Amino acid sequence: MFSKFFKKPEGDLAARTPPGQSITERFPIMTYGPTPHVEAQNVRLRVWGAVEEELEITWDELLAMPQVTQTKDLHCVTHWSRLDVTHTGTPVMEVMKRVKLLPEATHVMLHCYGGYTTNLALSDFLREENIFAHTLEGQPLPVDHGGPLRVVVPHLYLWKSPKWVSGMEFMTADRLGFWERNGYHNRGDPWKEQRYADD
Ligand SMILES: Nc1nc2c(c(=O)[nH]1)N[C@H]1C(S)=C(S)[C@@H](COP(=O)(O)O)O[C@H]1N2
Ligand SMILES: [Mo]
Repeated sequence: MFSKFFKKPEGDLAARTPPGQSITERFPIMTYGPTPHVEAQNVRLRVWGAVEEELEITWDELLAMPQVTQTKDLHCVTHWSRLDVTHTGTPVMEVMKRVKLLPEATHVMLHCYGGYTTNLALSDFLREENIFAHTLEGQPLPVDHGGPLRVVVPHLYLWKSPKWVSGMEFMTADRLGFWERNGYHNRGDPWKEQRYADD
């Protein structure tokens, strides 16, 4: 598992690296199926399900909201972590100012161009540090890393950070997303090593 690219964490880095992870200085690309290509201007964020009214938020509307730039450590379930990744984007909490949730909403299914999905409890989704990212290290988010728009949920394994995001479906009960249906853990906390459904 350790090689030129994957280092065993030591010292301060070890404290930032969850159990079973090694640090990579590369940024591997992990995509299931073909990569969808969507022009930024055509990106829409649809909002439906357990909401008072359905919405379609445009690219320009997303960019007109308050923006943040933040540096986080990312942890992939395939045992690599990449430290200090800087994304810029619109905080989920800013987008949610537009959304009127029904009181019975408990979970969200994030949908993507191309059909990928991932589910989150609202307690994991409605957090300050979760963002709709459009910029990586000061450059437009590369398509392989989810450009034009991906969600970054830094406290969970990276499959919970959907690339090419296209919608938020609010739900009144939990339902499994793509990897969650295929044997991965429903929550995916890297510090608890929640990799597989029965962990
Ligand atoms: N739409 C979509 N989002 C996705 C995936 C995918 O296949 N499709 N893969 C997930 C997985 S398993 C990982 S590890 C990360 C990888 O992100 P990266 O390619 O930017 O490293 O994206 C996640 N988001
Ligand atoms: Mo992954």
